[in-house]
Amino acid sequence: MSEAGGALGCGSPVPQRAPWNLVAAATALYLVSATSVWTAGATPMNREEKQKLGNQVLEMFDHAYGNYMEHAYPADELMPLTCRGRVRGQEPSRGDVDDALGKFSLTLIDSLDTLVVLNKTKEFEDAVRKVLRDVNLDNDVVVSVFETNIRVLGGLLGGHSLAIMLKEKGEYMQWYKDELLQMAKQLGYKLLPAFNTTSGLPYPRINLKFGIRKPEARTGTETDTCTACAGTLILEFAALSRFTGATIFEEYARKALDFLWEKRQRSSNLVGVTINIHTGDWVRKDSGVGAGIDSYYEYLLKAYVLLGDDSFLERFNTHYDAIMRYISQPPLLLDVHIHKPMLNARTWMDALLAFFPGLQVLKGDIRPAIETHEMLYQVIKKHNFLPEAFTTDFRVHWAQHPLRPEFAESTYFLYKATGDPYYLEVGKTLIENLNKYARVPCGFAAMKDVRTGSHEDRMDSFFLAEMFKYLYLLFADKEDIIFDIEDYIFTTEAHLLPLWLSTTNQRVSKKNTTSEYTELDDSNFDWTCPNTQILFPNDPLYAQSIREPLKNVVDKSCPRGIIRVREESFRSGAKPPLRARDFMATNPEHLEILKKMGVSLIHLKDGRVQLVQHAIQAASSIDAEDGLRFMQEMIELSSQQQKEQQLPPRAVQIVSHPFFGRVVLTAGPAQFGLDLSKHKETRGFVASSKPYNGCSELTNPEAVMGKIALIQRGQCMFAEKARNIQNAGAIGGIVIDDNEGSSSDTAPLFQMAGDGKDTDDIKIPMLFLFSKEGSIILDAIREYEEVEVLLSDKAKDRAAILKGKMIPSYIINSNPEMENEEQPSSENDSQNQSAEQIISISQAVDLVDQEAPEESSLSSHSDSSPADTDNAASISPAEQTLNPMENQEPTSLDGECTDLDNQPQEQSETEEDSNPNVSWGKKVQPIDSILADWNEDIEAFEMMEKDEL
Ligand code: DMJ
Repeated sequence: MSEAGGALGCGSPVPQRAPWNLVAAATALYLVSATSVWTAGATPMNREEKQKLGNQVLEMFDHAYGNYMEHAYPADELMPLTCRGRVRGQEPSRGDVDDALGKFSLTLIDSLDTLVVLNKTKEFEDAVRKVLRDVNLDNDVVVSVFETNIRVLGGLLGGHSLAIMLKEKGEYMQWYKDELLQMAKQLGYKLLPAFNTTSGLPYPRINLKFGIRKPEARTGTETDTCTACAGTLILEFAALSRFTGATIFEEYARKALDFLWEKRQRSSNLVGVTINIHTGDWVRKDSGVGAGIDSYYEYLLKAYVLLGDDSFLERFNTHYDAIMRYISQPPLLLDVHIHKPMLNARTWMDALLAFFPGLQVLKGDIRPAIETHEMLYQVIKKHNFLPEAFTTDFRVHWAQHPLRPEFAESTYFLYKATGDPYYLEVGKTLIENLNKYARVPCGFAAMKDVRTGSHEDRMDSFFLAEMFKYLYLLFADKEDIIFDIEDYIFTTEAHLLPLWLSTTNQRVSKKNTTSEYTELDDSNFDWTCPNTQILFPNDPLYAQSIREPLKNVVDKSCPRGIIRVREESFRSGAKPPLRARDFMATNPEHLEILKKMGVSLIHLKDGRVQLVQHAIQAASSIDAEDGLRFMQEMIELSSQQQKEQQLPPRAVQIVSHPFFGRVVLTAGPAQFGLDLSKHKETRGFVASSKPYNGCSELTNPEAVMGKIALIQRGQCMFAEKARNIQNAGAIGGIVIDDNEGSSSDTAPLFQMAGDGKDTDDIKIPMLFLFSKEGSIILDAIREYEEVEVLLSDKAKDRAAILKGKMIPSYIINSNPEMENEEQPSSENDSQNQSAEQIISISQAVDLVDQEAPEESSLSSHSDSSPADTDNAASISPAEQTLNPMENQEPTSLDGECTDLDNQPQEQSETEEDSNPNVSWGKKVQPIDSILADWNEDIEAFEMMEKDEL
C-alpha cells in the first residue's frame, strides 16, 4: 500500500487548496515511509492473497447487488430471506427505520459509486441509466431528512462525481450530461422546506411530495431532532451548491451547524443527543460519539477538509478536546452528561461509535484509535459481529447487527495510517464472518441476534454503499482502482466527493467567528497534521505495542467493570464508593453510606422498598456524585436483570437442500420441554400435525413420528399441543403463529408459558415462530417436500453441518437408542428448572418522577434520556437480602459469555457425530436417490468452500 489514504485528511494530497494542502502534502510522505518500513509484527500479506480477498469482496458484492437487482429492484431494499423487495406500506411498519425508504430505489442509488470503486464501470453505466429512467423523487411519502440526505442526495452526488470523472477519461459515460446532478438539485429543493424553523435546524422528516406542515404532508409537528440529524448535511449540501452554483444549500447547512455550535454546553464543550428545533434546548443531555451525535463530529472535520474553512476545524478541535477529556476512557468511549461530564451516563456502548477510530485517524490521533479499534475487534471475535450495543464488560446489550460498516471503515483507515498487515487480517475475518453467518441464498441478511445467529429479513442499503467499498479498498493496491481515491473525501455514507470542490463556487458568506474562540486555550487547536514519523518512529511494531496490553481485555470469562473508577474513589483514606451490585438492604453499614450519598430508603405499602436520591441532602458534593452513580447503576442493574430473566431467543435453521443451513429463523423459546441451551440441538424433518392446531390426539401419528411437528397457535395451551405431538412420537415441535403477517421483525418475541401445572412430562423441545418465519418453512415444504431443520440455541456453522460433522440423516442408519440418549433425564430437567427459578429472581425497579434541578440529572433508563433528579428506584422485598451480582453472573442460559468459536456444544456434536450410528431421522430412501442427494450436498459444500475462500 503506497498511498496515504482516500479522504484521509492528514495525509491526503489535496489539490488546489492552500491551507490544507501544505500540511497534507508533507504528511503524505511520512505515511508512505511508515508503510514501507514494515518488517515485523503481523505477517505481511502478499499481493496474491490481497488480490484473492479483493476478488472475494467482488463476488460478495455481486451476490448482494445481483439479488437486489433481480428480486427487489425498483423497491428500496432487498428482503433477503423472503427474496423480494421491501416496499414501504406493503410490509408491517418497523418505525423510524422505515423513514429511509422513499420509494426511490434507495439501494440502487446508494450503490452507484461503489460500482465504480469496485471497477464495475459497465454496471455503473447501466445503473445510472436505470436511475434516470425509473427513479421518481416526487412520492407522497414521509422520509427522514438525514437519511435522504446521506443516502440519496449523497448517492446521486457520488454518482455524479464519478460519472464526470469517467466521462473525462473518455471511455465510459460519454453521453452523460449532468443528469444525476439535476436530480440531486431537485431533491435538494425538496428538502429545503425542512429548514423552515426559527433555529435553522431542520425538521427530522419531510414529505417528498407535499413538504412540511401542509395537511397532506403528515409531518411538521415534531419538536426534536438528533444532533447528527441536524449536523450531517454540510458535505452534501455544500457539494450541491458548489457543483450547481446555487448557494442556498450550503447556506442552510452552515446555519444549522452554527446553531448547534452556539448551543454546545459551554463548560464541557459537549453536545447532547437530541435538541429542540424551535427553542434549541437540549432534550437529551447525554453525550457520546455514537448514535445520535456521531456524524456531527465527523462532518465538522470533513467540512474543514473539503471546504477549507478554519472555523470548522476550530469547532472540531474544541469538541475533540472535550471528547478526549470526558468520553474517551481508552479503550472505551462512554457517554457522559453534558453538564456533569465526569459522570458516565450509561455503562454500555453502541455499535455506531465504531466509526470513531477512523475519524481519529483523519484527525491524526492514532494511539486511541488503535486502542478502541482493538477493543471492538475483540468484541467481534467473541460474537462474530458487533452487537448494536454492548456493556463495558463486553456483554451483549442489544443483540441485533444490521451489517453495519463502521468497523470496516475504521479498519481501512487504520491500515492506511499504519500499514500494519494486522488490519488486513482483521478485514479477512470480517469477510469470513459475513460469508459464514450472514450470507443467505438471496443476499446477506442482517443478524437478528448475534448470539443465536438468527437472521432478520433485512439488507440495508448502507451495506452496499459502505461495507463493500471499505473492504475492497482495504485490499486494493493503487493500480486496482481506476481513479485516484486520494482526490476524494468520503461522506458518512462513504459517498465520494471530489476535493477540487474546495476552490469551486466559493460564494457562500462565512460567518466571522473569530471572537467566539477567544475564550479557548490555543493548545486546543492543532493546525498541523501529526508527523507520522514521530507516531511511527521507524518502529514497525508501534501499533502492535499499543494493541498488546489490550489483547485480553475481552476474555472468555466476561470480566466485569473495567469501567473507569473515578479518581475520587481512591482519594486517600476514603473507602471506594458503594456499588449497586454490592448493596444489601439489610446491611446497616450500607444504609449509612446511602444516607451520606443523600439516598433514602422508603418502605412502600405493597412491601417494596424505594430508593430516592436528593443530591442536596448528601454529605458532600463528592458523596452526591457517588449517590447519582449508585442510583444509575441500580437502574442499569435492574433492567439488565429483567432482561436476564427472559430466556433468549432460539434458532430454527433449515439444513436440507437447497438451504444447507443458510436460512436461520428467530424462534421464541418455551418455558417447558427440552432446554436447547443446555442440550444438544434437535434435528429432524418437519411434518404438519393433524389437526393442525394440535389440540387433540393426532390423527396422523405415522406422519409426525420421529419428526418435528408443525402446529398452529391457538385454541388450546402450548403445553397441551406439546403433549399431543409428543404422544404421537414427534421429536420436537414448532408452533406457528396464527396471526397472519406477524413477524419477529416487528413484534417482540415471547416465551411460550406452561399451563400452570407440572410440565416435567414434556421432554421434547418446543419453539415458536411468527407467521412470516413459519411460512418460510411451509413454503419450503410446498416447494421441496422434505424439509429438515435444526432446533438450537444458536445457528450452527454451515461448515459443521455439511463437513461430515453433522451428516444428513438419510446417509446414516437410524438408531433409536441414540435418540433416547438425547432426551434429558427428569432429574436433569428438575435441576434445570430450579436453576431457571433462581435466575428469575430479580430486582424490580420503578421510577418515580420528581422535579429537581437540571444539574443533578441522571439517566432514568439505560437507553432513555436523562431524567432530572431527584432520582428514585424501588426494589421488591425479595431482593433485600439478595446480592444482585450473583444473579447477574453470565450463565449458559443466555450464552453471552460463551466463545462462539469454541463452544462446548460443538465439541459434543463432534464426539457424537463421529459415531456412525447417529441418526436424526428415519427416512428410507432408494440408494440412487441417496447418492443423488449426497452428490448435491457435496456440490453445495464445494461451492460453499469456494465462496468462503
Ligand atoms: C450509515 O447510514 C451512515 O454511516 C450513518 O452515518 C450512520 N450509520 C449508518 C450505517 O450504520
